[in-house]
Amino acid sequence: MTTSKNYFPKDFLWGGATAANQVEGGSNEGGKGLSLSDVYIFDSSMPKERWTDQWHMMTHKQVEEAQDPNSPHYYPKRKGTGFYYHYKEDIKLFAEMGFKTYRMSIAWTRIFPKGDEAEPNEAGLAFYEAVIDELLKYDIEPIISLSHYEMPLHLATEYGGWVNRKVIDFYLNFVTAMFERLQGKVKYWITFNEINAVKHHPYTSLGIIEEGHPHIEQAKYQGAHHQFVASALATKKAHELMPDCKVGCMISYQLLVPYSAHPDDIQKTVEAQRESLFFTDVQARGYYPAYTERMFENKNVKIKVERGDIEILRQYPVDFVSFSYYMSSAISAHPETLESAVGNLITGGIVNPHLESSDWGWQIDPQGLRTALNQLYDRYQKPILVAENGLGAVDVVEADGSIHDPYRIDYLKRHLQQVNEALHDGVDVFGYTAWGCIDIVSASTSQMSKRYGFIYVDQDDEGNGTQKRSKKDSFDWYKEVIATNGDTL
Ligand code: BGP
Repeated sequence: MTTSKNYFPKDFLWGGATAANQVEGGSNEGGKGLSLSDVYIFDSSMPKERWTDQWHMMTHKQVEEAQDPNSPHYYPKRKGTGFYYHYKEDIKLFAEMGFKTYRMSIAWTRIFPKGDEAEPNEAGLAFYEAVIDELLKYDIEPIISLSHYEMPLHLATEYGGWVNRKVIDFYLNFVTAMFERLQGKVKYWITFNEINAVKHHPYTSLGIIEEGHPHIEQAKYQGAHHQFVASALATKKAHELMPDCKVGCMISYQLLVPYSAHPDDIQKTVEAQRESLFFTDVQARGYYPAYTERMFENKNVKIKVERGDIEILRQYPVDFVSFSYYMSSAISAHPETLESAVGNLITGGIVNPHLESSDWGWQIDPQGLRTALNQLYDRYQKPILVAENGLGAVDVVEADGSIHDPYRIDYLKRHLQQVNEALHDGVDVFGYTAWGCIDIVSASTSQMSKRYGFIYVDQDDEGNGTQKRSKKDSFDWYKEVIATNGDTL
């Protein structure tokens, strides 16, 4: 440890993370149905610094267009990077790095292609059981995200997505099928990936299809309420079937800091941070926080809560908290008075002049990860998993086939040093899964050029290439970090 004593516990879960819709491919294989992400359309003609901002709604016309083989937006663009076919080779590479854990998602549409079927699709169950068995062969602990923007498209087009309370039952059918098939093999489960993304991505999070939705804020928080109830009932079912399992919640967390010491900026920052913590408050504490009423008043939202919902939330909070961390952002109550550009939509923040940015405008703040870990642990006093952290960057394959990514090593090293500081602060952080441990299709841009992996995949933005796997320099760097349990950081 170059900065201080090593505080990583001997059983720290070092690993990597992916999502089915971004890594698997095989969109038409094994009876799989279409998911929301399969037909997500990305308009790359927009200015690059605004690419993340467009990850929002879709119209019915766009959804149809994405299913038309003659359309430029035809969905197989979402080819993933071939994990469906290469999973044994990929898991062997993860094992070579010494992974203790691997966070992956289950494509709901491999199990229930349309979402409302009575019985699960055996081919889908068999595929995931084979993947889990391969991980266990190398003593790699699976962490399963049950819903990672992969809801069946049919549930959106026929039922209106999560705004329809019926989807709770469809989700419970799905998670119960997974628990029953994988019990005894999977200990860690996450109910929803980035559940707070409903705020900015009502399409991929909730299956809300329609621009100019009559009252979009109302739909977002009604859908979120149904997801809260579904998450609590899934936690109940998981504990019934697998008494030793651990169920977690997960948010996309950007540390937000006041742009100035002005009291308005400080209050605005507290309110802005609550926009994300609200979701973990409900799932980790088991009740709607006191500020809900005023927050809903400000949004002109009044959700419908059925009899028994409140008791379900209170009885079945999650066992651990997890989050994705990429960036931080500064919050100003009066942005119109500032020269600096507004940051990306995810934080609605202002560019922090003290921080550098990635090629996609994400503000790089390793110390912010230590602060976020302390904030979350102070608030929930539950074990914490860093479920995503990584640097999206353009990687170059040299003439000799080598791939030098010192920028990625620097980013990860600096963030892991701060995880060590948080451990020294007494935070119970039990694992770290580097995002995109193998190159995947970027979620917000549907592009390959924004690469995260320790392993390079030969594939371009159009999905062309051999899908050959190659080790980047960061592969051996991370292998050494894991082998020394963090000593080489
Ligand atoms: C998170 C998602 C991941 C991943 C990550 C990086 O929000 O949980 O799926 O995509 O963002 O984002 P991007 O791929 O757009 O760079």
